[in-house]
Amino acid sequence: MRRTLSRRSFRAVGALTLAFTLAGTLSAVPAYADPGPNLKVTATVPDGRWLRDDTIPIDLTITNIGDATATEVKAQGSTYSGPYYGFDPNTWGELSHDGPGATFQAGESRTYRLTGRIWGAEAGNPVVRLDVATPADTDFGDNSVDVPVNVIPPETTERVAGQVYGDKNRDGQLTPGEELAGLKALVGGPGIPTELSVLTDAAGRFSFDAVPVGAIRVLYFRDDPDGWLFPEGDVMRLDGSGKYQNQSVQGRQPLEKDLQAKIAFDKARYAPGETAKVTVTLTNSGASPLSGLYATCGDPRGTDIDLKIPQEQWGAFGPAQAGTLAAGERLTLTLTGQVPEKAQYFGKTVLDCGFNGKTYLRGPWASAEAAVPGKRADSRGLAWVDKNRNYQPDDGEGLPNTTVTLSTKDHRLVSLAKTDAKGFVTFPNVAAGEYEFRAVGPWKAVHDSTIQHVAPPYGSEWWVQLEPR
Ligand SMILES: [Ca+2]
Ligand SMILES: [Ca+2]
Ligand SMILES: [Ca+2]
Repeated sequence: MRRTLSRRSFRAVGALTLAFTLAGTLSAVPAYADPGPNLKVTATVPDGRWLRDDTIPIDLTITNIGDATATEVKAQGSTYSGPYYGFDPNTWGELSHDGPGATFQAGESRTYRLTGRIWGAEAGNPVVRLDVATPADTDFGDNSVDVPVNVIPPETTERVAGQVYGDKNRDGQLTPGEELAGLKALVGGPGIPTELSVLTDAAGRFSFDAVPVGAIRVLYFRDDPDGWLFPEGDVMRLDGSGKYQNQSVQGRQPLEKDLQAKIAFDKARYAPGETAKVTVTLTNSGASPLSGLYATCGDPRGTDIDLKIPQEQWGAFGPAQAGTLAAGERLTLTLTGQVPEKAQYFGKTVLDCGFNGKTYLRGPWASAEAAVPGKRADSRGLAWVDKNRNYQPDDGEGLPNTTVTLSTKDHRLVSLAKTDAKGFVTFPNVAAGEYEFRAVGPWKAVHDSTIQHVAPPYGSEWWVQLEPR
């Protein structure tokens, strides 16, 4: 044991000196004869057309070719030459120098996928040196490996081309006559300081002959007079392989252009818990049939006072997403739902629905509301003027001792009161609902003068910001 240790430390210390003086002796002693752990390391970059801005993996394989268990196995890596390659934090896992290290039984082999990126701007490819250590390795000569990290040269360019059409008849494909000519096509992305731009020809074709490679390249269109919607945010990964030379880009008209939606309650007011009936009218004013249509209803304000329509009442327009409307067709759906008890605290119930299609973009919204009278409560709030322009009410910004009014939306006066010294006001015993707030004098609301008066426990004080008229 002693002898083995001292021989090992010789090798670790001054290989050149030893090679000169002890060459004969060393060559006579084969490394595999040493008892003890012996880690051997190999590494490769997995096959791939790697780009300089990619996260590039390195597969590190560690094998214990010795005859004893290797403990406290740790690894590290650094850029040996070329642009700086930095390993991702936490990529080392159990091989980290901050931990206790890994254990390899004699004969055991494992591969670790390390990741990192090229951060340096220098030209060329990095060579990364990986070192693996265990305290009593019998041969350090195989514990280190150099891995070239080869990337597509950043000056590489490739052709990006295709054809654009506006899918007028909504059949999902290019129908003769749908080609979009004279459209501005652009390609941009990190490392392209000025977007490249071309115009489509009479056949709707566009071609960029030399787009620099990069992991994030985006194709988009501008200056379209007819309001076509094109796919947005589709990322092209250009790695020089020329995958994007034959693109078919579909423009779609927003569904809201062809589909009109209306919702109406059958009464102006309901009692809490009552079953309300609504009529939903859908009209296809376009020249092509619509299919795959569906409705999604909800309360965008999250107040939970919306009429709950059981899904099955929507039929094909429900979760099946199979509603159809022929060109010019008008369809009326009669639906019923229970008015939530909570609606009386807000003084109203609502139904807000969006209409969409599986293959369409931007469908219409429709909404309606009905009164649910019942609750009355004091309505208290603050009238304020943002004197220091920090978008929030501060001390001394209340509008004091001013007569203020509450009116219905059709301008009937409901209550009249005076603000206190700090700008607060209470309108007593007001029915829950929506009102207009006004301050008497040279004042007008900055944003909206509408007040949602909600009864306790759901209500809270409101603020109305005013400015000189
Ligand atoms: Ca070794
Ligand atoms: Ca078509
Ligand atoms: Ca302020």
